[in-house]
Amino acid sequence: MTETQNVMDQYLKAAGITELPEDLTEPRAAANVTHEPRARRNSYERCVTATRLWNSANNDEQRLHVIRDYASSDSSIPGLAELMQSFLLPGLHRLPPSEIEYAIDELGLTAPDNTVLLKAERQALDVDGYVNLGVLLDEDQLSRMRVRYDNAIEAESPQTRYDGIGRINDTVICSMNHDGLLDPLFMHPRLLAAVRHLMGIHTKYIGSNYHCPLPGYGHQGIHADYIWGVEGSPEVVNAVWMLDEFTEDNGATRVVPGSHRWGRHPTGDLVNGEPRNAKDEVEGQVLITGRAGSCFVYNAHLWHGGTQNRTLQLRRAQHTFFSRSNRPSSTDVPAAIDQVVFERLGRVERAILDIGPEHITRF
Ligand SMILES: O=C(O)CCC(=O)C(=O)O
Repeated sequence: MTETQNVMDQYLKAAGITELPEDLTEPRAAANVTHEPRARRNSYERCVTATRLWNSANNDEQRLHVIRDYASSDSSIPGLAELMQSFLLPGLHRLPPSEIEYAIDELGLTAPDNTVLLKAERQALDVDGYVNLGVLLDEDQLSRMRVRYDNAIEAESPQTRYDGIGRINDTVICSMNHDGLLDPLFMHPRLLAAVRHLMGIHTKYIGSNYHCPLPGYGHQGIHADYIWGVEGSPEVVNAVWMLDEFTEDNGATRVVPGSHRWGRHPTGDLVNGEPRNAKDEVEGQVLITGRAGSCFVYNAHLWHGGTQNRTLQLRRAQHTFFSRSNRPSSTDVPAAIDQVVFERLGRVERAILDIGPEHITRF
């Protein structure tokens, strides 16, 4: 058995499939698509209601009032008000704000017009909702990262599998980043400059995952990385690191330029009077292609999704997710962080992760 076959076999096991499909073009296992009409209508109504409630207020205090009023109405959707309130709880940041202010200053990002991002890049983020920051990883980093992910894929893949996707959660804070190889994926100053541009200084890391569609897989429903539509400046920002080149054929991410400005979530959108079928194409969508080592950053309310990998190679990518400091995390960082990783991190890195020794009782 060749080394390449061996690696592919490990990905097959990790992605919960036994063999690669013969027809690579047929989209299968679009993980985040609801097919049942009643369920799709319910998700639509829930999403539209949440979007309306969130955007009907200008600040969190007003939002809490609006949501409490909604919760006391007879027609409220079960669980929705509680979910929305959980985004508005006090004390969701762990460190005092002065820590992230210190880190942003150390990184040279305090001034909104800092020179780490070009003016044109800031404009692309504002207008299109995304920017490709270009190649930020060199060949040596890339090849070492690919080996690191390939070696970890079987042992580290989560219990809940997405068919046909090699996945590892919490990559940058787990033991596979014991030596800092993956640190640039959450600490690169150009990435953090984009995060700072979109959300200001008071931001934090909220999750990271490796995402590798296998040949014949990868088509996702169009989605946004938030539960409802948000008007105005974003609550969340995401980055996709291309560990392999993204091409027209290998499952490059599709995005709908400008959709972050619609204040609408794809789940809460109608097409010909019916809730949108997320797996369909969206008018105006484009593919983000780019060289290996590139990082594309997007306002995570932008409509986007993975596409079908129609080649016989892996499409390896790493996502790194950020939010405002006062919002909940996707990952429980204190519970997930590896001791060796935590101990080697300095003040700036810990501020980005919003974590200090007082938050960890495990070691
Ligand atoms: O990796 C990609 O192309 C996009 C994946 C994505 O949007 C997701 O997993 O939510």
